Amino acid sequence: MTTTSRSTELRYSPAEIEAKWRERWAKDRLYAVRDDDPRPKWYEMTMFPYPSGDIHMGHWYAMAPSDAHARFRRMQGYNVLHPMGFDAFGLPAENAAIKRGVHPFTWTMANIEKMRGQLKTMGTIYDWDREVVTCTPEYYRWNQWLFLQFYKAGLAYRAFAPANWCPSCNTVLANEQVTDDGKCERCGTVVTRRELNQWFFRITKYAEELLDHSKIEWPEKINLMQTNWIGRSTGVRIDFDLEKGYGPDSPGSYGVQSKVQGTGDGEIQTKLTTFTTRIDTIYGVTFVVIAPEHPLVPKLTTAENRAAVEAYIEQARRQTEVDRMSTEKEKTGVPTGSFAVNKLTGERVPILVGDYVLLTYGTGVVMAVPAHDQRDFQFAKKYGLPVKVVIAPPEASPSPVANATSSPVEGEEKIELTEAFTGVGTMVASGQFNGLKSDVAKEQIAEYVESKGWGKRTVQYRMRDWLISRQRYWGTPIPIIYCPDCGEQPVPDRDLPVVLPQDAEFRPTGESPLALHQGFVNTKCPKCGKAARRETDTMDTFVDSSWYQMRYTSPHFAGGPFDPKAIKKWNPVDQYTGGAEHAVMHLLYARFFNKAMRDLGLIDFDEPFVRLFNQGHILSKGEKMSKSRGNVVAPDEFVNVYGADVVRCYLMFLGPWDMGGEWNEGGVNGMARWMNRVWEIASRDPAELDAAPVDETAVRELQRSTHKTVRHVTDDLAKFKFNTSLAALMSLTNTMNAAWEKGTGDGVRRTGEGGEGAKGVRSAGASGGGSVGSAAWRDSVEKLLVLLAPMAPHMAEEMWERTGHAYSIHNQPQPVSDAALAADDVITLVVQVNGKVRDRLDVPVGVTEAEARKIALESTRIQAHLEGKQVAKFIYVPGKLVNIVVR
Ligand code: ANZ
Ligand code: ZN
Repeated sequence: MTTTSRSTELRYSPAEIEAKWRERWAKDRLYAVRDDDPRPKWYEMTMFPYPSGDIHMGHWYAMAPSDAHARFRRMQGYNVLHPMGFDAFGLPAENAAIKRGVHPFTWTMANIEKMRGQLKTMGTIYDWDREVVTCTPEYYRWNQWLFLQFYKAGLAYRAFAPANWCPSCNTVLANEQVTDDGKCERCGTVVTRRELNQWFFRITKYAEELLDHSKIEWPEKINLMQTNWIGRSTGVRIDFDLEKGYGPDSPGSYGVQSKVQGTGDGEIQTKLTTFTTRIDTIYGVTFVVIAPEHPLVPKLTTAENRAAVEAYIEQARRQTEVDRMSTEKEKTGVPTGSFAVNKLTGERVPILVGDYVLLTYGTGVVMAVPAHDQRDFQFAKKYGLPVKVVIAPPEASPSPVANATSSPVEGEEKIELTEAFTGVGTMVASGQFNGLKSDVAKEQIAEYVESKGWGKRTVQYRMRDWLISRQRYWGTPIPIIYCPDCGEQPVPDRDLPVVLPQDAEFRPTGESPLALHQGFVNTKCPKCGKAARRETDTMDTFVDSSWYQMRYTSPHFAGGPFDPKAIKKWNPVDQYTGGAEHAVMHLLYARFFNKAMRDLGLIDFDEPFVRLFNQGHILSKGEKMSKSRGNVVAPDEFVNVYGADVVRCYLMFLGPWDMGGEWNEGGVNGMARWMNRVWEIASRDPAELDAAPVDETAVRELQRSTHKTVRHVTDDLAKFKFNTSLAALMSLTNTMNAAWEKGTGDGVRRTGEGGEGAKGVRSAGASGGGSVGSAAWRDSVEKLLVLLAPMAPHMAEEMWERTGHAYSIHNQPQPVSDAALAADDVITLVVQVNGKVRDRLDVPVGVTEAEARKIALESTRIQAHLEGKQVAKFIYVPGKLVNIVVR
């Protein structure tokens, strides 16, 4: 940890003034949010933190700028709701409990207590009366209630399914919680697969609507990530006939009469359905690959292949989907001994088991076309399977057809590929479709297949239903009861919440600790009253954060998840801010919840968050600050020395908010120096300026700078451009300082001037004559403080009081820029000769064409380019540019 040296003495004591004002604001309930406030509402929300026990720099970076933005909206005249809470369920609490023997509730609540205190030092406008803590029964009872609404509407269901299993956390993980390299997102352990009975939310029902981002203003990057995650493909489901394999016959191994037995009730399976996005390649199918877990695999496997297939299935079971789909990984498989018949060609091709085919996508069976699919190509090469080209690359494109070695398949062109050709080309060796362009053939073959009843066009999504079961203690109990007679029964509303028992064991066994708690497990059937068992899985914590934006509006409402009147007033959220890492989990789940709740009639809007802004990362030594990297800088340390305002402003200044930036101690110092300068400027006695006569030019210049700054800051804050807002304010303080020096004859350089805080900021300087007088000065000071208030709320409040203004600066309206005062007297005219810039001239605003012409032609630089030439044309773009065309 760094030790902070106090290299810049602040002229004020942040500890004193910041604490003083926070107490005053709290006492006066300055930031209390009222539903009956007549001003237009603005609901601005920042993603709530997990109560890890410490507010670190990342939290500050997320929260201080969003608070400044919310404050800015407040000053613009909105009734702003900018709430805060804690995402309090989840594994770390449980792991801490196991490790240290503290109850997760105790651990979590102590952490919240500490973090709330830290957050308060930030000086935010959070109305703490609206705080939401998700691990309290008052909150999670509504998770349960919503679950039951979903359940009754068929949006929550239980199914036996393979799941990602973390052997270290002893729980199931959603696909989204498995990293790209197949590890547990939380603990880094390699994730394995397990088959379990689990609860799902039917998010796939909303796949199509979730692809529609037209009703929200979100970063394109996030929309794209969601679109890719949902993964819509249009294709064809097409049947292949099944045929008995050759080799030693083994009765009973896979059915009768050359047919393969189906999964259920000895039904005869005669077909195998595949899903393809490339029906245009159907004539090039040379084998079929089936997922190892596919229920038909045992039926398709002949006796002689059984041992190899079973061993193969076993090894596939140990791998994650991510591994299996990896393009780097070698494609492997084993033959089943059965064959499939291509209905279009009558060709008989082998069926293999291969783990690059996933059970959970499409039909779990792939028609393999090695000539036109790279995975199939690799597979075919490895196992010596035929490659049959059915799409010829267009003449112009470099042909992947390499050496003309002979191919083992009869009747095909004797060419061999070095890689699959996946583009559009001309149909060959494709019967009646020969000669067509493949994209045209795609449609025609699809139609043909449908007309024959061999298949159907379908839309397929990559996204799976949301697996919400967790076999852990610290989460919302799923409110279901299993009765031996009545089966699955929802807990009646009157029995909600199903409360987490305080005295559960936390030994990680792979089953929920709740399963070991007899008092919790044993219950009565709500229908028949007989002894029954409770569901012991708890909900994924992403359930909690899927609707908290609704709870904030009426956090104490006992009659439902929210007060319908409050929801009408506040939702949807106008502006949400948070990390981009939540693109496909939280942000997608919250959209799903919103749509599901809308369809249940609970709300009447389509999207939870109208606008989204993603802040970047705060870096330290070029890397993202994180505990594991050991480069964490603790904010408290700096807050103690410099105060919250300096830390807030520094974080907002170090780079564009969406880009993030490097934490730099020297930079904090520079910001402290600038804060000193503001303090000093605001502390001066304006009467000193009245000793000399007022100079109108100087006044005009100060006004211009002030009103330009108002415009800048107002425009930039609206767009979260805090760094440029602060730069504009720094520029204003430079101008003010210069004006002061001229007006008071005070040429002495003041301490703190030219500090790093103002580095890189062009000093406008006051070139006018004498004094600006006290009135113009006062106006500038006032505007400076009000503009700074959202970013440095304590200091601005203190100086507001000291300059004789009435409490509170935070109830002041955002200043409005007077266009006339902000206007330049002089503008820069670009002068070109034959389109090349040859001079830049300062001309009066509103210069006429004739004047511009005269001024341009008088320039000696321009004259040099006109010598011996004839002016053919004179082009004038008012207020901007002159172009002289010469011959
Ligand atoms: C034949 C074919 C020929 C294919 C060709 C592609 C190119 P997307 O675009 O992601 O939807 N596929 C289908 N189900 C699969 C599964 N369960 N596991 C792995 N792969 C599967 O991918 C669709 C394509 O992926 C399908 O189209 C199928 O291969 C394969 F020249 O069918 B294709
Ligand atoms: Zn019963």
